[in-house]
Amino acid sequence: MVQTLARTDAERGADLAVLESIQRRVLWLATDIIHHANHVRPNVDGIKVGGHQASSASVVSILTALYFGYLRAGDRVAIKPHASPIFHAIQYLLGLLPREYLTTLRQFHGLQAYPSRTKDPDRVDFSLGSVGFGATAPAFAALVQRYAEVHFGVERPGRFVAVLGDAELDEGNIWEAVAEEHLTGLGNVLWVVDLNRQSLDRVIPGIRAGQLEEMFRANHWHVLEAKYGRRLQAAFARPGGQALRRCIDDMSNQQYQALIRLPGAEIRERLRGDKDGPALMRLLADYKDDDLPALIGDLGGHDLGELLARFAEAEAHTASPTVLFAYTVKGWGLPFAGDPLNHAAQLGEAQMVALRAQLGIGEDEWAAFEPDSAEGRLCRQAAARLHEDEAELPPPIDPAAVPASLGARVPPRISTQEAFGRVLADLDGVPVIGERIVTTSADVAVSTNLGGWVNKVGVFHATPQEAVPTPGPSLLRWQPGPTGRHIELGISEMNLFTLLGQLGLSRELIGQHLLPIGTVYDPFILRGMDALVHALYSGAKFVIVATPSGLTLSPEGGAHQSTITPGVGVELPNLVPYEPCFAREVEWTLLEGLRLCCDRENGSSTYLRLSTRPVDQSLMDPALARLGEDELRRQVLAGGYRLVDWREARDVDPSTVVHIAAAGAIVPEAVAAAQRLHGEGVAANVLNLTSAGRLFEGLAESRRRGVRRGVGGADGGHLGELIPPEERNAAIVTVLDGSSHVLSFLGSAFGQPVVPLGVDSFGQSGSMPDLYREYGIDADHIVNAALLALDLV
Ligand SMILES: Cc1ncc(C[n+]2csc(CCOP(=O)(O)OP(=O)(O)O)c2C)c(N)n1
Ligand SMILES: [Mg+2]
Repeated sequence: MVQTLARTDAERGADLAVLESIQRRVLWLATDIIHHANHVRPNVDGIKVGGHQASSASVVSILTALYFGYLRAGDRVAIKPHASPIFHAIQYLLGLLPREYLTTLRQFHGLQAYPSRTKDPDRVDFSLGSVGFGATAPAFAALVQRYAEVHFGVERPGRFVAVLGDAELDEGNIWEAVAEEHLTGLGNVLWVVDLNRQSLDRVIPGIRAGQLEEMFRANHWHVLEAKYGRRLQAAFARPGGQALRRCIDDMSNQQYQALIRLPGAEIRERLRGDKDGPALMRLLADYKDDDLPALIGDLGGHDLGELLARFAEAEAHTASPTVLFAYTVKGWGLPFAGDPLNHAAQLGEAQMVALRAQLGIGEDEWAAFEPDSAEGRLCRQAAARLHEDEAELPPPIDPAAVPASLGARVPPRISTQEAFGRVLADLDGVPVIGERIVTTSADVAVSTNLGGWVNKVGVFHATPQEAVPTPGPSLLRWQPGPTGRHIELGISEMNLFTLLGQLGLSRELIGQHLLPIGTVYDPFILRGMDALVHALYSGAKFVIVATPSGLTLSPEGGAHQSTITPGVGVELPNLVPYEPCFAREVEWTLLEGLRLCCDRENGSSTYLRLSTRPVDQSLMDPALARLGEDELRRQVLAGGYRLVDWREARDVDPSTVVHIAAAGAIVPEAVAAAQRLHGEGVAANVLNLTSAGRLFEGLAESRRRGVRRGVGGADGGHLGELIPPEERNAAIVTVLDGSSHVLSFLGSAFGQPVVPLGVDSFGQSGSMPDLYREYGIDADHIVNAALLALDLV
């Protein structure tokens, strides 16, 4: 039976004293963890190690109250990134982190600088570092839990708590999330703002706190404050107390933070000069000088009882998320408390000795509590509450449950975007896989061809929504409710990728494995880029379908024509990019993407870059006949295949081989160019590059193997299969509806000259032929590039 904190007043008083004692140890351990890394551990390279003692101290009370007095199994928590030492100190006291890690902050294979799900030794719920995501990730995880609850049931539904720095609220992603309607009904979300009114370089004006609260209220959030501790509250209740309250409230942050750093006698002198000086002096006459700094500095964010009371209030409010503004002091309890320049400050050796004495730390600087001490018992209770009843992680969906192909009928002409819509609709019926698929988009479901899927599975909303009658027949069934399986967000690509990131960790965070597919216009991937990076860094696994892309969506104009996204796909870790041209390739790569979502060990996320250009599907037939379906599919997934082989052309000169390597919607131009070159006797091949990322990865990996072993590395991975030794003297023309830089590495594999064609300036409106001609990626340019290439060898 798991115990919670005591309930009677007497018991509560005793518990609070124990909590205070635990908090002192947490503060010591966190400060010492940073001290050891910077001043005790030998520094091998002369580079500053770092760590944030002041920022950590700022949240010591909030995290102590949370972990030892509030959290239970199933809850998920995000910690202000630069306060990770507090988190690890707490995990240690809870018995969840071995002692030897306390001396390894920021060391190779030690405690990471900022919380990491994948690299820290203790259980971190949310990887963090880029400020702002600590707030939004748990809020979207709560939405994922809501979805999983209604569709599959959740064994131990949890609460989602974020402890964030006040300056994190400057980040726009926070406000995009706060304004998202899907989050406003989630009563199990609690954000605790560490309101120390300091950021890295700045002291924040006091007025901001009120503004921020209004912004939350305007978005239907429940707003709470822990402004003053109970010592100050008691003083406010005495004669002259209201004058003290007014005096503190009216003070600027700078004045207040300077005041609480003064000795008691000076504080009294300063307050004597206030306009209510006589009343204040009468009130303060009852307090000794030594007690004044603690009294005036008694903020709610450092009062454990006050914090627990506010958490309980948040818990009782179930209609919407709660934000608690907890007033704190940056560097609380340390010599540089409230100092405007304390962000990177660290205690010196003498200050550490003094702190150690002040916090009552004995012989062993890393000691935890004795098991039979009151603190030891409370630690055990808290650990049991947090972990004893934690549900087991379910096994992932077996990757083998994802079929290799669906064998769907393909119309003679179809774009990859349309093919995606059809494959997705077919996937719903696939056993095991179908029901786990959940889609999401930021207001572009229909224009990215999710219409057929949405008609089948419906739109998700946590509560049934009133039907809005539409005049005339509607082609789309858009009636949001709990059974729907498409989550349509407002237009925020940042929210889209934050949600995908949490959907892509649903098994680990919520205990239900989901297969998330998001759609986005390709150019606007960049709009959600930091959230995409955060999702991949966290180890989330999902599929992002980006369509339309490139110049190919012609009349839409330059702001909608993506250029650098193929490079993003190639360079981002944990992401496999595919740019298919034909419907069969869409089917195979999408299925592969789902398989990679199931493979929790070696899988990854997948990025499909699609287009609205209808493509003649018969162009693929010769390759299908030459390779057979299984081999063709293998090569498509490996990164590319030979679509046109010069040996199948008539009357060409074998001494004039040239490779045209093209990707995606532009491939038909390459085929047309090759046919014209064949007519002129040139032995042109067309390599259809379905994944520049896979090809580059294969090449780099083969070379790295060679570097490690000192021999080998010449095979070049799948690229070596695409360009066999007898054709490695031929030049290469690369063609992409995107930055030409992306494919230009091809020549580096075997030392072949490259003529790179692509889009290296911003686009504009026009017809597709106009734009292909203007930007030099049409068949004419490819033919000329091939003729030039022949001259280069
Ligand atoms: C996106 C991003 N920008 C900048 C930083 C660098 N940075 C780390 S902490 C910090 C200040 C944060 O202030 P606050 O959240 O109030 O925390 P406190 O300093 O009070 O602990 C900044 C700018 C970062 N980590 N992430
Ligand atoms: Mg701050």
